[in-house]
Amino acid sequence: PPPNAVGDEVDHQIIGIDAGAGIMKSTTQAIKDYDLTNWTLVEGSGAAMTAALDKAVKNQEPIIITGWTPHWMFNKYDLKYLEDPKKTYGESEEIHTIARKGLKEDHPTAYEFLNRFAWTSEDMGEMMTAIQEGASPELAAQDWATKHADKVAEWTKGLQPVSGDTFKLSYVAWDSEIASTNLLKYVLEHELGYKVDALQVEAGPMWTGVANGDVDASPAAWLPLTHADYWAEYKDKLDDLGPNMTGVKTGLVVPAYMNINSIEDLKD
Ligand code: PBE
Repeated sequence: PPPNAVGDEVDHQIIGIDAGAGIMKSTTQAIKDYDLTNWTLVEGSGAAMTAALDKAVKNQEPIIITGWTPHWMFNKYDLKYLEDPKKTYGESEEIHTIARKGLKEDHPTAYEFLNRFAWTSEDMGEMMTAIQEGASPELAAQDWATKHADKVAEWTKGLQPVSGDTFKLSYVAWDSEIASTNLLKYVLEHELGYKVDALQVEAGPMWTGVANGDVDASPAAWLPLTHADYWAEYKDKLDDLGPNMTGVKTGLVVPAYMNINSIEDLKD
Protein backbone atom coordinates (compact mmCIF):
# COMPACT_ATOMS: atom_id res chain seq x y z
CA PRO A 1 0.00 0.00 0.00
CA PRO A 2 1.14 3.60 -0.47
CA PRO A 3 2.76 5.00 2.68
CA ASN A 4 -0.18 7.26 3.50
CA ALA A 5 -2.49 4.26 3.98
CA VAL A 6 -0.67 3.17 7.11
CA GLY A 7 -2.76 5.31 9.45
CA ASP A 8 -5.96 3.51 8.50
CA GLU A 9 -4.26 0.12 8.67
CA VAL A 10 -3.30 0.58 12.31
CA ASP A 11 -6.33 2.70 13.32
CA HIS A 12 -3.95 5.64 13.79
CA GLN A 13 -2.62 3.99 16.93
CA ILE A 14 0.92 3.85 18.27
CA ILE A 15 1.28 1.10 20.85
CA GLY A 16 2.99 2.64 23.87
CA ILE A 17 4.05 1.40 27.31
CA ASP A 18 3.59 2.69 30.89
CA ALA A 19 2.56 6.33 31.26
CA GLY A 20 5.65 7.36 33.25
CA ALA A 21 8.16 6.15 30.65
CA GLY A 22 10.17 8.86 28.98
CA ILE A 23 9.44 7.35 25.61
CA MET A 24 5.74 8.18 26.13
CA LYS A 25 6.66 11.83 26.57
CA SER A 26 8.94 11.75 23.52
CA THR A 27 6.19 10.12 21.48
CA THR A 28 3.63 12.72 22.52
CA GLN A 29 6.19 15.26 21.35
CA ALA A 30 6.71 13.35 18.07
CA ILE A 31 2.95 13.47 17.42
CA LYS A 32 3.21 17.27 17.70
CA ASP A 33 6.49 17.66 15.82
CA TYR A 34 5.37 15.54 12.88
CA ASP A 35 1.85 16.92 12.89
CA LEU A 36 0.18 13.54 13.40
CA THR A 37 -3.02 15.20 14.53
CA ASN A 38 -5.38 12.23 14.35
CA TRP A 39 -2.99 9.68 15.88
CA THR A 40 -3.35 8.23 19.39
CA LEU A 41 -0.61 6.94 21.66
CA VAL A 42 -2.02 3.90 23.48
CA GLU A 43 -0.87 3.47 27.09
CA GLY A 44 -0.08 0.00 28.42
CA SER A 45 3.07 -1.71 29.62
CA GLY A 46 6.27 -3.13 28.22
CA ALA A 47 4.76 -6.62 28.44
CA ALA A 48 1.52 -5.62 26.69
CA MET A 49 3.49 -3.89 23.96
CA THR A 50 5.66 -6.95 23.23
CA ALA A 51 2.55 -9.18 23.30
CA ALA A 52 0.87 -6.95 20.69
CA LEU A 53 4.05 -6.99 18.62
CA ASP A 54 4.27 -10.78 18.78
CA LYS A 55 0.69 -11.15 17.63
CA ALA A 56 1.12 -8.68 14.77
CA VAL A 57 4.31 -10.34 13.52
CA LYS A 58 2.73 -13.80 13.64
CA ASN A 59 -0.10 -12.50 11.45
CA GLN A 60 2.20 -10.32 9.32
CA GLU A 61 0.03 -7.35 10.24
CA PRO A 62 1.14 -3.73 10.53
CA ILE A 63 1.91 -2.32 13.98
CA ILE A 64 3.75 0.73 15.30
CA ILE A 65 5.30 0.55 18.76
CA THR A 66 7.41 2.66 21.05
CA GLY A 67 10.71 0.77 21.08
CA TRP A 68 14.19 0.96 22.50
CA THR A 69 17.60 -0.65 22.28
CA PRO A 70 18.89 -2.77 23.94
CA HIS A 71 15.85 -5.00 23.73
CA TRP A 72 15.44 -8.71 22.95
CA MET A 73 12.69 -7.92 20.44
CA PHE A 74 15.33 -6.90 17.89
CA ASN A 75 16.85 -10.40 18.10
CA LYS A 76 13.55 -12.19 17.94
CA TYR A 77 11.86 -10.21 15.15
CA ASP A 78 13.01 -8.37 12.03
CA LEU A 79 12.29 -4.78 13.05
CA LYS A 80 13.32 -1.29 12.03
CA TYR A 81 13.33 2.14 13.64
CA LEU A 82 11.41 4.78 11.74
CA GLU A 83 13.77 7.58 10.77
CA ASP A 84 13.43 10.65 12.94
CA PRO A 85 14.69 13.58 10.86
CA LYS A 86 13.48 16.11 13.45
CA LYS A 87 15.47 14.31 16.20
CA THR A 88 12.50 14.24 18.53
CA TYR A 89 13.96 11.11 20.14
CA GLY A 90 17.35 12.79 20.59
CA GLU A 91 20.70 11.55 19.41
CA SER A 92 23.14 9.70 21.63
CA GLU A 93 21.36 8.40 24.70
CA GLU A 94 23.06 6.76 27.68
CA ILE A 95 21.82 4.83 30.69
CA HIS A 96 23.13 6.26 33.94
CA THR A 97 23.31 4.88 37.44
CA ILE A 98 21.92 7.30 40.01
CA ALA A 99 22.44 7.14 43.77
CA ARG A 100 21.02 8.88 46.81
CA LYS A 101 23.03 11.63 48.48
CA GLY A 102 25.25 10.25 51.21
CA LEU A 103 25.57 6.78 49.71
CA LYS A 104 29.32 7.15 49.31
CA GLU A 105 29.76 7.72 53.05
CA ASP A 106 27.17 5.16 54.18
CA HIS A 107 27.98 2.29 51.81
CA PRO A 108 31.42 2.92 50.27
CA THR A 109 31.73 -0.63 48.91
CA ALA A 110 28.38 -0.59 47.09
CA TYR A 111 29.00 2.97 45.95
CA GLU A 112 32.35 2.15 44.39
CA PHE A 113 30.97 -0.96 42.68
CA LEU A 114 28.03 1.01 41.24
CA ASN A 115 30.40 3.75 40.21
CA ARG A 116 32.50 1.26 38.23
CA PHE A 117 29.59 -0.72 36.81
CA ALA A 118 29.37 -0.40 33.01
CA TRP A 119 28.50 -2.94 30.36
CA THR A 120 27.51 -3.08 26.72
CA SER A 121 24.26 -3.61 24.88
CA GLU A 122 25.57 -7.05 23.79
CA ASP A 123 26.12 -7.92 27.45
CA MET A 124 22.64 -6.84 28.41
CA GLY A 125 21.21 -8.47 25.29
CA GLU A 126 22.52 -11.86 26.42
CA MET A 127 20.74 -11.52 29.73
CA MET A 128 17.52 -10.17 28.22
CA THR A 129 17.32 -13.01 25.72
CA ALA A 130 17.89 -15.62 28.45
CA ILE A 131 15.04 -14.11 30.48
CA GLN A 132 12.78 -13.88 27.45
CA GLU A 133 13.47 -17.54 26.72
CA GLY A 134 12.28 -18.50 30.19
CA ALA A 135 15.14 -18.13 32.68
CA SER A 136 14.22 -16.31 35.89
CA PRO A 137 15.95 -12.91 36.15
CA GLU A 138 17.87 -14.27 39.17
CA LEU A 139 19.16 -17.26 37.24
CA ALA A 140 19.96 -15.16 34.17
CA ALA A 141 22.01 -12.85 36.42
CA GLN A 142 23.90 -15.76 37.95
CA ASP A 143 24.63 -17.24 34.51
CA TRP A 144 25.78 -13.91 33.14
CA ALA A 145 28.02 -13.22 36.14
CA THR A 146 29.53 -16.71 35.86
CA LYS A 147 30.20 -16.38 32.12
CA HIS A 148 31.63 -12.89 32.53
CA ALA A 149 33.57 -13.41 35.73
CA ASP A 150 36.35 -11.19 34.36
CA LYS A 151 34.02 -8.19 34.16
CA VAL A 152 32.58 -8.86 37.60
CA ALA A 153 36.13 -9.11 38.97
CA GLU A 154 37.01 -5.75 37.44
CA TRP A 155 33.97 -4.07 39.02
CA THR A 156 34.63 -5.53 42.47
CA LYS A 157 38.43 -5.60 42.58
CA GLY A 158 39.83 -4.58 45.96
CA LEU A 159 36.42 -3.78 47.46
CA GLN A 160 35.87 -4.79 51.07
CA PRO A 161 32.76 -7.01 51.33
CA VAL A 162 30.23 -6.16 54.06
CA SER A 163 28.32 -8.62 56.20
CA GLY A 164 24.64 -8.48 55.40
CA ASP A 165 24.03 -4.71 55.17
CA THR A 166 20.70 -4.08 53.50
CA PHE A 167 20.63 -2.18 50.25
CA LYS A 168 17.69 -0.91 48.19
CA LEU A 169 17.60 -0.73 44.41
CA SER A 170 14.59 0.47 42.44
CA TYR A 171 13.68 -0.20 38.86
CA VAL A 172 10.79 -0.11 36.44
CA ALA A 173 9.56 -3.32 34.79
CA TRP A 174 11.14 -2.49 31.45
CA ASP A 175 12.91 -5.58 30.12
CA SER A 176 16.24 -3.74 29.90
CA GLU A 177 16.05 -2.60 33.53
CA ILE A 178 14.88 -5.98 34.82
CA ALA A 179 18.18 -7.29 33.45
CA SER A 180 20.49 -4.58 34.82
CA THR A 181 18.87 -4.47 38.25
CA ASN A 182 19.03 -8.22 38.72
CA LEU A 183 22.67 -8.26 37.75
CA LEU A 184 23.50 -5.55 40.30
CA LYS A 185 21.52 -7.42 42.95
CA TYR A 186 23.39 -10.62 42.20
CA VAL A 187 26.84 -9.03 42.41
CA LEU A 188 25.99 -6.99 45.52
CA GLU A 189 24.74 -10.13 47.27
CA HIS A 190 27.14 -12.80 46.02
CA GLU A 191 30.36 -10.83 45.75
CA LEU A 192 29.96 -7.97 48.19
CA GLY A 193 27.90 -9.34 51.08
CA TYR A 194 24.80 -7.15 50.88
CA LYS A 195 21.18 -8.17 51.32
CA VAL A 196 19.40 -6.40 48.45
CA ASP A 197 15.79 -5.36 48.08
CA ALA A 198 15.00 -4.69 44.41
CA LEU A 199 11.81 -2.65 44.39
CA GLN A 200 9.72 -2.60 41.24
CA VAL A 201 8.11 0.82 40.90
CA GLU A 202 6.79 3.28 38.31
CA ALA A 203 9.19 5.67 36.61
CA GLY A 204 8.26 8.75 38.70
CA PRO A 205 8.70 6.96 42.05
CA MET A 206 11.98 5.48 40.83
CA TRP A 207 13.42 8.99 40.61
CA THR A 208 11.72 10.36 43.74
CA GLY A 209 12.83 7.34 45.79
CA VAL A 210 16.48 8.03 45.04
CA ALA A 211 16.04 11.80 45.41
CA ASN A 212 14.41 11.56 48.84
CA GLY A 213 16.78 8.84 50.06
CA ASP A 214 14.23 6.01 50.44
CA VAL A 215 16.15 4.05 47.83
CA ASP A 216 19.94 3.74 47.61
CA ALA A 217 20.39 3.59 43.85
CA SER A 218 18.93 2.80 40.44
CA PRO A 219 20.66 1.76 37.18
CA ALA A 220 17.77 3.00 35.03
CA ALA A 221 18.21 6.71 34.27
CA TRP A 222 18.03 7.27 30.50
CA LEU A 223 19.77 10.56 29.64
CA PRO A 224 20.01 13.19 28.37
CA LEU A 225 16.64 13.11 26.64
CA THR A 226 14.39 10.23 27.69
CA HIS A 227 14.28 11.19 31.37
CA ALA A 228 15.04 14.89 30.86
CA ASP A 229 12.01 16.01 32.91
CA TYR A 230 12.86 13.78 35.87
CA TRP A 231 16.50 14.86 35.64
CA ALA A 232 15.58 18.55 35.66
CA GLU A 233 13.44 18.02 38.75
CA TYR A 234 15.77 15.81 40.81
CA LYS A 235 19.34 16.35 39.64
CA ASP A 236 20.30 18.44 42.67
CA LYS A 237 18.93 15.86 45.10
CA LEU A 238 20.93 12.84 43.92
CA ASP A 239 24.35 11.72 42.68
CA ASP A 240 24.82 10.87 39.02
CA LEU A 241 27.36 8.01 38.86
CA GLY A 242 27.67 8.39 35.10
CA PRO A 243 26.81 6.05 32.25
CA ASN A 244 26.54 2.30 32.78
CA MET A 245 25.85 1.95 29.05
CA THR A 246 26.32 4.21 26.04
CA GLY A 247 24.86 4.09 22.54
CA VAL A 248 21.31 3.26 23.57
CA LYS A 249 18.32 4.45 21.58
CA THR A 250 14.57 5.00 21.65
CA GLY A 251 12.06 5.64 18.88
CA LEU A 252 9.14 4.36 16.88
CA VAL A 253 9.66 0.81 15.69
CA VAL A 254 7.85 -1.27 13.08
CA PRO A 255 8.26 -4.73 11.55
CA ALA A 256 10.68 -4.66 8.59
CA TYR A 257 7.89 -5.86 6.26
CA MET A 258 6.07 -2.54 6.63
CA ASN A 259 6.33 -0.22 3.68
CA ILE A 260 7.31 2.92 5.61
CA ASN A 261 10.71 4.23 6.70
CA SER A 262 10.24 7.52 8.46
CA ILE A 263 7.98 9.04 11.10
CA GLU A 264 7.10 11.52 8.35
CA ASP A 265 5.41 8.64 6.47
CA LEU A 266 2.75 8.43 9.20
CA LYS A 267 1.17 11.71 8.21
CA ASP A 268 -2.07 11.30 6.28
N1 PBE B 1 12.51 2.82 28.14
C1 PBE B 1 13.41 1.80 28.62
C2 PBE B 1 12.43 3.75 29.28
C3 PBE B 1 13.80 3.84 29.75
C4 PBE B 1 14.24 2.41 29.63
C5 PBE B 1 13.12 3.45 26.98
C6 PBE B 1 11.24 2.24 27.89
C7 PBE B 1 11.68 5.05 29.13
O1 PBE B 1 11.13 5.30 28.06
O2 PBE B 1 11.57 5.80 30.10
